[in-house]
Amino acid sequence: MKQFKVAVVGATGAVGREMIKMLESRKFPVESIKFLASERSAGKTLTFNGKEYPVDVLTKDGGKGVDIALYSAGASVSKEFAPYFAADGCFVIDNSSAWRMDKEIPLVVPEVNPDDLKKDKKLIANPNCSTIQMVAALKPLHNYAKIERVIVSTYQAVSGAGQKGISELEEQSKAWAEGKNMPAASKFQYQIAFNLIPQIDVFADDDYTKEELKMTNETKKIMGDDSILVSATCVRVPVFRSHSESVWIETQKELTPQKAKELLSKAEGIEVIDDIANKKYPMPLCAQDKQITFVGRIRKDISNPTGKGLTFWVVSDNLLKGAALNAVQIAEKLVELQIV
Ligand code: NAP
Ligand code: 3JN
Repeated sequence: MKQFKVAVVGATGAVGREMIKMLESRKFPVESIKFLASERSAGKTLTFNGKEYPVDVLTKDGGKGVDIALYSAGASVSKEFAPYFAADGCFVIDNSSAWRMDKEIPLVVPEVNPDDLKKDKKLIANPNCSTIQMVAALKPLHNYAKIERVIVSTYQAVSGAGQKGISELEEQSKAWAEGKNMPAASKFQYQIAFNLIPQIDVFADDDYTKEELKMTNETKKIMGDDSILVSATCVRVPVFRSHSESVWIETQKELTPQKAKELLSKAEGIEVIDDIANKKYPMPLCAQDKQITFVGRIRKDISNPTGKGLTFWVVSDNLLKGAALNAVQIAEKLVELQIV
């Protein structure tokens, strides 16, 4: 089997570390690997398949001789460095928002739009975590009943805000448990422990946040349907891992909960957990470290007499399907389609 020269950019971060684990656990055919981060990480090492590797400082020629680079070092780093990697012939799978809405750049969830991957498209964007798990669940329903409108509220884990987000919830929870003064909020706008914050990213147009608008715009692009209307409310919750979403949809054709369960049960990467008699439904703690998007609480929208309204609950590990796993699955698809 062909093997590939791989680079992980932002390897020391919350997403980068999961990317390394995904390459290992999914046995991606790696011929050689290199880890890149900022000057702050110079001298650090990371382990891959039991062997230690140095973390090098990212430079513009870091893509030379590399087949695939998985980027998760933020949008400004991607903007500055990724085009050089692509110009050197490397496929860049970028986790940031830098290129997602660029018409020339594919935005891919492999179960939804693998055909957007092309040989001459060296830069590929990985969608926002909240969008990925939602479109994974929407696509099979859309294929059958054509979704016209989506209203979603998210419950997003602190790991979506990186290592600093994780540390802030840990430190505040520890201080509370030890009866100490609550450390001041720094990564988040307010105390996150024992609280909910209805703001993720900065406010943008029409009083929506950028995170909410990412869900609206990226969903249309990935599903290849500009007519789908999406309104999102994104909320940070004191959960370490896995984003949850309460999703409401309106479809063109009638879609019963039974039919939706049947469609979702057959869909790749989805598991339906919906057994209310036994109190079985997806929750963040159950989704952690799982390479699956879970869907439950599937029911008819009782406020819509037409039978064309459905509501359900979607949970997935934001660092896996929401980031590292989807990126590695894109790399796997490039191999499968003989693009790389
Ligand atoms: P993080 O834990 O803060 O890690 C950031 C990583 O980027 C670290 O490895 C850091 O290296 C590296 N980095 C920062 N500045 C750099 C520079 N100038 N040159 C090279 N490397 C640099 O953040 P994270 O949660 O892993 O997220 C990283 C990025 O991934 C985010 O900014 C976002 O764009 C993207 N992301 C996407 C999703 C998604 O929805 N798909 C979810 C989360 C994050 P040092 O350790 O050396 O500082
Ligand atoms: O907060 C979350 O749960 C997801 C965060 C994603 C994120 C964080 C910092 C920068 C992104 C993203 O993927 O959209 C970005 C960004 O690249 O803009």
